[in-house]
Amino acid sequence: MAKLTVYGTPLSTYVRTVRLLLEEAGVDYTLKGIDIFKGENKSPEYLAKNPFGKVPTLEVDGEVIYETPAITDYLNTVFANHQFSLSEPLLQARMRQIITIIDNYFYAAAIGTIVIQRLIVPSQGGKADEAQVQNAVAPAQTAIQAIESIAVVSPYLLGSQLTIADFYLIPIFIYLSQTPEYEVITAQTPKLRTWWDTVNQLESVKKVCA
Ligand SMILES: N[C@@H](CCC(=O)N[C@@H](CS)C(=O)NCC(=O)O)C(=O)O
Repeated sequence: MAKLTVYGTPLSTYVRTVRLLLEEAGVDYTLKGIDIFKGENKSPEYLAKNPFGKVPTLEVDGEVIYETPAITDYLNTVFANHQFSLSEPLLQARMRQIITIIDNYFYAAAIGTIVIQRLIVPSQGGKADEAQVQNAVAPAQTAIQAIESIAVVSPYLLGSQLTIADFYLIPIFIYLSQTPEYEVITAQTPKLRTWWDTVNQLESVKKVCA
């Protein structure tokens, strides 16, 4: 049996993406805490595994893999028998599109700005930068409306089975739904609001994102 170790901060959305896949696949793994808020991701030991100092990093029997798309593809192939991707080419393209929209457009606006300003900055005694938050609403709307237009939602993003795309979007919704901007950002995405009502009841989500 392979020995899997996920290095990362449990609060990180990308770490949660990987852990959701592992939980849904029923694969045993060890989570080794790397606290990005304490700079542990910049230690020489961690940088030796991941030169970019990002979390997560996966170690499989001593082999190191970083970058979430590479990790999730690998785990899906080797430990989940491809159950979190799709054989139909158009749906598989949609899955890749959703992941790439999240990585390139949604994450920065939703997490990098709105969630940081609304949840993290106040938790550390600071005050949200309202201008930054307001500037992030339109790009977040554009991204989420793009996902809405290609998502199937029956009941998961691309049909009846969870895919890697769900594992990417769930951790972002966990945080975004706790901000006042959630309502306006999702006002034009009724399918995704229905999706969210379903997926936030999953046991894996309760466990990983508690
Ligand atoms: N491209 C990376 C992004 C991972 C990422 O941005 N992780 C964030 C936490 S959610 C991080 O490590 N932040 C710490 C930092 O940038 O110093 C991936 O796909 O794994």
